Order: sequence, then structure tokens, then C-alpha cells
Amino acid sequence: MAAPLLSSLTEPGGDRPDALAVAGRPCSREDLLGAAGAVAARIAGAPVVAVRATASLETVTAVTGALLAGVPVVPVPPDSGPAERDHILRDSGAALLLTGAGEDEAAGEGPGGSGVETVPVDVRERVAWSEPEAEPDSTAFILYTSGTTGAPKGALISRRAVAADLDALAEAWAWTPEDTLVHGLPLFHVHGLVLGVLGALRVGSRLVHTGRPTPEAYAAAGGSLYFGVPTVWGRVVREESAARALSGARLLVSGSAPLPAPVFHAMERLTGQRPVERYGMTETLITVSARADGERRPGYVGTPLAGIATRVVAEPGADIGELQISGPTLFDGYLNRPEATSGSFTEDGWFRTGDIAAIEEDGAHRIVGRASTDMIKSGGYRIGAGEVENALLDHPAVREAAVVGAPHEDLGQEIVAYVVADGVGERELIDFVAERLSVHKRPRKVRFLEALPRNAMGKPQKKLLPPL
Ligand code: MCA
Ligand code: AMP
Repeated sequence: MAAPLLSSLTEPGGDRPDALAVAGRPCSREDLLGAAGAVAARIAGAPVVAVRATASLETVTAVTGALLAGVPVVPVPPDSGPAERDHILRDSGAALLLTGAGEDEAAGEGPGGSGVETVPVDVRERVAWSEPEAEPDSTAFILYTSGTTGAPKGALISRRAVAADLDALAEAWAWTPEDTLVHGLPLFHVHGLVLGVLGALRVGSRLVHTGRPTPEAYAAAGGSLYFGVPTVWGRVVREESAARALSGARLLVSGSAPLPAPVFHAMERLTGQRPVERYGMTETLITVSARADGERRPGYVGTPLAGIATRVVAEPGADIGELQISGPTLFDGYLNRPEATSGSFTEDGWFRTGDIAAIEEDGAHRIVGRASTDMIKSGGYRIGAGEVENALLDHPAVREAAVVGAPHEDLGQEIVAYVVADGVGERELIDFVAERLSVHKRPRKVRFLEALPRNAMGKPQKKLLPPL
């Protein structure tokens, strides 16, 4: 039975003035606890709270405060436009939005908005919070994540799942209080927020969040443990001196998307060590990883973490098929979407990842691709083609839209939109999506067609779209 989620943060000991540093601002664990206590005192009893999740000390304080108070947290991407933000706030039922002081205007939450009250977070406040932690089965996070169609769904993640995942990762990576974790990932997803903030707080390691995940910032941070998505690692190896500066680190971890083999080999050549790849999903947290004391093979994401079971369900005679997962790190379903929840599990209770994988005889897992081409991974962000198509169709000049992920050297995949439209240009449509959804969901290219290719039933055929 795992210790309560925040147990190591609330125990005294091992503190230092720069126990964490976020975008250049240091903070001790004691000060974080005091400031988070002030947040907890303000929001205690709320059913759910949203956090405008900038890469800042305010976000870390807000999330810690909500977890202290036992209030489920809904991180809102700070650059999300009205369509995405209003959906997240309405769907989650959040009545409060925690923001950095002075960010109310930027949050766009005025009277007549989504009826959400903005609560500023002041990291200088101190309140000693001494209430017991919420039950392990209660919800820690509602994480909005895209499916292939429609608006993002809120995945319910329990405190128990987070604690179990962080403990299993600490074991696999030999992650201890002696480590300094460095990353600059966004604080509204599992990777940057759950692993990258709560992981450090639970293990008791130092945390340096670099604000942005640039090669220069990673090189300057002097960490022992680094997290990045493949796009970040690709950029690091293209700045050879930055990559060489990481040679003293203990573990370079890559996840959220496939790490291209050339980037893996360049990391090994420039840093003297092979990266550790790990695989996960919002709905399952991280489930499979290479180990600190195990083999690291390009193209493979390692073996299941302690407590996780995996299986590949393949057609007769095939050795690749859908990867399915069971274990204590799984989510509790999609908020208010029982059908989507039951559809994501098999009859015998395994979670259907939608990823196509192979498991070698020695247990090493290889992710081959996605079952659906309508799920795009760009820069490590998961983007549903349907959500971008709907945003494009909201533009008055657009009559039809089909969105695909095209291979891209830096981003893994880039979003390409094929549209049937009159009197509108590429730049206007890109900006239209960037402003309604999040900036990373914007198409990078738009192609104008006379008509979308369709089958005899009238269904668009993405496979028949012309090449770029
Ligand atoms: C460009 N910009 C625009 C526009 N075009 N802004 C508004 N409208 C436009 N039309 C601006 C942006 O605001 C930003 O400005 C700048 O351009 C760069 O944006 P972008 O090009 O999108 O960024 P990028 O350089 O391509 O980003 C690469 C990245 C990013 C930093 C690697 O993709 C990233 O942070 N990825 C991490 C995703 C992640 O954490 N996924 C984990 C999911 P400015 O620079 O001024 O701000 S969790 C998960 O997958 C599981 C559990 C797992 O396994 O981990
Ligand atoms: P998300 O829900 O944003 O966490 O995205 C989850 C998806 O990211 C998975 O279903 C995979 O398709 C992909 N993914 C995560 N980690 C890896 C990895 N190491 N290799 C390949 N794909 C990955």
C-alpha cells in the first residue's frame, strides 16, 4: 500500500532554499508548503478547481495547494483559446480558476465569461495547513485529453494512481533525494506536471524547471536526471555543445512520443550514455520503461513497471496488435462519459491503449504506431484530428475539412489541414485554430482542395488525400 500522495512533502527534513526552482525562481519545500497551505485554506470544500497552468511557481503552488485541500485539479493550458478553455471549464464544473497574481486579464475570465471566479495565487503567503490528506481513491486530477473525434475528455486520475506510478518510476530509475531533476515541459500534462513536479516532490529530489525546454537551459541546469519529449532531445543533439554538457547526468529520459533512432544514437555519441525511453498515456500514466540498471535499446520502450500487466492482442498469426494494460495506475474513467469509458476497456477489464505494439521474448516492448491515424502526436502533444476539423469548420469560409498528421523531422508529426473553402488564406486559418484551441493544435500547413476524396457512402477518405 503506497504512502499518501503528499506524505514526503509534509514530513520535515532534507530542505534547502532552492529545493525547487521554476523558470528561475527558487523556493524551499517549507515555503512551498506554506504558500500551498494558503491556497488550500482558500479553496477547501470546492468540488473542483481549475489552474491556469503556466510554467511558473504559481502553478506548482496552486496544484500543491489543491492537492493538500483534497480538491481535484483541472490544469488549463495557458494558451488555450475560448473554445478549448470554455469547454474545459464547463465540462469539469470548475467554479474557481487559480492564476498567478495579475494574470486575470490574460486568463480572459471576466464577468460574463464561463461564470468562473478567478483566485490569484500569491507565493509569499503562508498558512500552516494541518488537515489529513484526502482518501487515496479520491480524484487528484481531471486531465483533458483529445480523442479521435469531438472535444477533449476529462480523464479522472486518483491520488492512488499517481502515488503508485511515481513509486514504480522511482524504483525503475533509481530516483532518489540525491537527484536533481531538470526539465522545461508544460505543466498541464502527465509528463511535465505529474512526473516532472509531483515526482520530484514525492521522491524528495531537487527540481529545476527551466521555463522552456531549450537545449541551452538544459545544458546550464547541471541536473542528474533529465526529462524531455523527442522533439526536445532532437533539438538538444543539434546543439552539440549543449548535448555534451549533459554528459555528467545520471539518466536522460525520453517519452510522450517515439524517439527516432538517429536521435537515440546522437545522444549516446554526444553524452556518452544511452537514453532511457518510457511509454505512457494520460489514462494509464507511465506503464512501461527501460530501467536504470537495464538494457536501453533504440526503438524499444522497456518492460512493464512494477505492478503493471501488459498484453498485445493480435490477429491470428500476427506478432503485432493492440497494447492493453491493467494495473493500479489506470484512470477511473472519463468525467460524465460512461460510454466512452466503457468503450476504452475490454470485457475482461483491460484498458485499450489504441497503440499497436510488439512484445519480444525478453519482455521488451516496441510501440509500432497508433491504430487510428486520427490521433496525432506533434511535439509530444496528443491532438485529435476531429477537434481541429471542428475548429476549422467553425470558420465561415470553410465548407469541408480533413486533418492528418504528416511525418516531420522536428515535431515527429505536423498537423496538416486539407480544406474546401472560398476567400480565405492559409495564415488566417492557422491563426483561427491557434486562437480558438491551443497554439500547438494549429495546423502548420493548409492545402486547399476543390473537394475532399470520398467513398461511395460519401465518407471522406483520408488515405486518398493528395501528397503534400
Ligand atoms: C506560432 N506561435 C503562435 C502562432 N504560431 N502563437 C499564436 N498563434 C499562432 N498562429 C508561437 C507560440 O505562441 C510560441 O511563442 C511559439 O510560436 C512556439 O510555438 P510552437 O511552434 O508551438 O512551439 P514549438 O517550438 O514547436 O514547441 C516544441 C516543444 C513543445 C517545446 C517541444 O511541443 C512542447 O513543449 N512539447 C511537450 C508536450 C508534452 O509535454 N507532452 C506530454 C503529454 P513563444 O515562444 O513566444 O511562447 S503527456 C504524455 O504524452 C504521456 C503521459 C507521456 O508518455 O508522457
Ligand atoms: P498522452 O495521452 O498525451 O499522454 O499521449 C499518449 C500517447 O503517446 C500514447 O498512446 C502513445 O501513442 C504516445 N507515446 C507516449 N510515449 C511514447 C513512447 N515512448 N513511444 C511511442 N509513443 C509514445
